Amino acid sequence: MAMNLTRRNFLKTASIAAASVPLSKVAARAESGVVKTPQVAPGSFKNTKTVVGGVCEMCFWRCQLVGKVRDGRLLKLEGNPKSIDNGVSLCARGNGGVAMLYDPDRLKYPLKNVGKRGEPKWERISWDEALDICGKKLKEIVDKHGAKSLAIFPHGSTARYPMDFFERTVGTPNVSEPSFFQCRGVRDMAYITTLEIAPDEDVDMANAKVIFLVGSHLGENIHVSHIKGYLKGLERGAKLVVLDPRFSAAASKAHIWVPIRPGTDTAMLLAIMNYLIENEKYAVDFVEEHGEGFDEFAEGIKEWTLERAAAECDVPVAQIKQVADLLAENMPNVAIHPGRHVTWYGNDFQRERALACLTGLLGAVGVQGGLVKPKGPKGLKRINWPKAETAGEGDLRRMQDVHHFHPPGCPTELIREAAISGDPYPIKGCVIWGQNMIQTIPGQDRTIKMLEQMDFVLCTDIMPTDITMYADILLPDCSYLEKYDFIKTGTQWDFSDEHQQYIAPRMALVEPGFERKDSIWIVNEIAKRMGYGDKIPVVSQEEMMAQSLEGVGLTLDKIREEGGIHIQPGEDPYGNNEDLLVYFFSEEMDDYDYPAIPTYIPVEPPPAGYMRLLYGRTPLHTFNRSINNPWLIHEAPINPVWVNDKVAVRLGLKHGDTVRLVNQDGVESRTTTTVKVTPGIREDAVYLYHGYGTRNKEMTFSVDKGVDDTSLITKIAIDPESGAHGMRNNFVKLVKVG
Ligand SMILES: Nc1nc2c(c(=O)[nH]1)N[C@H]1C(S)=C(S)[C@@H](COP(=O)(O)OP(=O)(O)OC[C@H]3O[C@@H](n4cnc5c(=O)[nH]c(N)nc54)[C@H](O)[C@@H]3O)O[C@H]1N2
Ligand SMILES: Nc1nc2c(c(=O)[nH]1)N[C@H]1C(S)=C(S)[C@@H](COP(=O)(O)OP(=O)(O)OC[C@H]3O[C@@H](n4cnc5c(=O)[nH]c(N)nc54)[C@H](O)[C@@H]3O)O[C@H]1N2
Ligand code: SF4
Ligand SMILES: [Mo]
Repeated sequence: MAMNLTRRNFLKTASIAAASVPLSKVAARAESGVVKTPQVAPGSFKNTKTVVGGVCEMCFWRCQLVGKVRDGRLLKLEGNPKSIDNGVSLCARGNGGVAMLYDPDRLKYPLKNVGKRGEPKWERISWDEALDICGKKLKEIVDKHGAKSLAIFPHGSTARYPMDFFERTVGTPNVSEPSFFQCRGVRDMAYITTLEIAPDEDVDMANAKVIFLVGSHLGENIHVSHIKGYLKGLERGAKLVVLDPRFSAAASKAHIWVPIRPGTDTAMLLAIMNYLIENEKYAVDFVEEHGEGFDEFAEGIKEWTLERAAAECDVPVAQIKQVADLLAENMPNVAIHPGRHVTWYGNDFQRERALACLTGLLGAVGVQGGLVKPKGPKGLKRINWPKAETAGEGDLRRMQDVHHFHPPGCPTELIREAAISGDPYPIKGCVIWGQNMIQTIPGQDRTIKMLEQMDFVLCTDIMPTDITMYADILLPDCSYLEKYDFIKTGTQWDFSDEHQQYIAPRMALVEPGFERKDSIWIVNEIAKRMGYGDKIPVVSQEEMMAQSLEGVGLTLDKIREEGGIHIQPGEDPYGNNEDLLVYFFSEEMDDYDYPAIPTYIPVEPPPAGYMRLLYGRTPLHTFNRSINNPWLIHEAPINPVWVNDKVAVRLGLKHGDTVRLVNQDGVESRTTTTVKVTPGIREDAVYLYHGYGTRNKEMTFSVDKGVDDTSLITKIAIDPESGAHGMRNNFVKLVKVG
């Protein structure tokens, strides 16, 4: 009963997710068994104190929170009513933060692996002993082979300070963040190359007449204020166009759903642009004023007739024309979404360039409904480790530049290859801070090989996950609810008339549990032991916050008094287009011998008997990081594999059957899942939610539940311009079990 009550409240408050994603959630629940989770019901919220200043990091959108706290224990999270971003709304995962905080499986003490990497046996040790080992081992490696023999795999706000220490002060060039090389780096670089703008997700959907989504499955992919803008746009009558081989939550709301053949989006984008140019249905004046190399571009994409694209994309000619006309009729107020997780096939820079060119062609920059660059608060001080003169030296630094348009850091594949081969030099020390490399980076065998050849692996996490099994020393970090490590800034969510900006420093809502420590303290202690004590920029997380805020004349206390968020007047996000240039033809790309106008590079079709493996977000989890969360796993316990209904008949599969997946290289999924039979996916593809199939037995609620998509991604494509990993070039068969 208590459990039910809690669940009902939990779902009720998870309003955004509940409103936009009934389909997938109902499906997940229908297929689930009952998962036993600990009782988390607080009884009531009487006599609780509201603590302000929380900043969520169940995902990287960082919504602003308040906590209901009684006797030092957090009972409930809510959106901060002062927030001009998420407001009082949180998604299901954000609400679930309470259950993350008290997950009994969480890391509590420093641990030493006295077993093997991958099959750990943990011994609890003191912080002193753990830090001494880390300092000594890392120093030995640097002394022997140089700073370049360290590889750093960070992610999230917890990892910024450690990343800066190892990259700037110790000086290794081998730093790879998944947000760049397995996520959005390609997008950022392609847009910078085309429009000189890093787009983030700053597309003004709230005020758009058309919203155009290429694979972005908003509603399953949830970032609260982003979804608010999207829903507001739809409410105000925006037409929605969705390109997706799957009937996603967004497709279910679309005016035009294009179930495009996977991997062919660039062909459709080129045909749309060619049609618009040939029929003079583009923003002629805007292009004349801002376009660079437009004639070459127009000439170069001429071959992309509607008919040719229709055949390539498996989409009717009339539908491509319908989409193109809709965009033309509503330009410039069209929201061409730049996407976020865009590392798909290893030809992704070209697709992102095509999206940026389409945005330019329609003049949809700096206008209502278009791509805008809202101006956030200025003046916060960035606390940084001092940069050593030798920082970044090493051949791998030069090799990174083989991918001339790589985002910040080093392409993961270069580090992995160098570590495994020892060429151009050995990489023997590994620091992993908030990144689950096993599930995040395709090619698990190679990741494991890389880790096995290391002399030392340090991992800092909040949970035991698949990556922590490979640590020699495993350190327990504070979670985002227990520390001060980040200042979230932004603007009014809907770019409304009242332009505002905000500054929201993350403040701990509760004291750290057990022996957990924050990353500033941990890194400083390691730095001292490696001989960099005199380089430490701040002694504590509180001092870091104070120094940052000094730049804008604020203090934590003052912001606390203001309700946890400082709000100030902002600037009009529209206009300011005078200096804008749109590089339809990129001379910079031409100089490096990349296709200088957006170019379609076909992908390999599925071999006979196989279907392409696609994957994406579930509204109820963030990758693997939330999978063990007692509340969330209860709602979404496994990731059923979506199979087209006609295919299911041919294969003799029924809804609910248990299957194993086998890929083109004969790699079998370690675990099984159930089949979701649906007309809502193309016949040539299957689909899984990412983040399941945990192998670490210490994650007691989630171990072996569902299938790990990454384990089946053994064929890897590298995007030549950016060096990022393409992951959708793998094919699977389904094998019925039992
Ligand atoms: N197959 C496949 N691979 C993918 C994707 C996919 O869809 N499919 N998506 C890609 C994308 S878009 C992204 S952004 C990446 C995400 O890649 P990751 O960021 O690696 O994914 P997470 O599962 O969030 O793992 C983060 C790790 O950080 C830990 N962690 C959480 N909070 C803290 C903290 O406060 N401190 C510390 N020290 N650790 C913490 C978690 O427990 C977890 O072990 O994955 C990419 N890889
Ligand atoms: N609930 C939740 N929300 C999240 C996250 C989370 O973990 N959980 N993670 C956040 C992060 S870091 C990111 S990067 C974003 C990622 O969110 P998105 O950028 O939306 O990326 P994916 O989840 O990879 O997108 C998967 C969609 O692409 C479709 N697709 C597959 N192949 C193709 C193709 O060839 N063409 C087209 N047009 N579509 C294709 C799939 O069917 C699926 O609907 O989500 C963010 N939001
Ligand atoms: S979108 Fe959800 S999980 Fe992400 S920060 Fe906001 S509340 Fe947290
Ligand atoms: Mo991402």
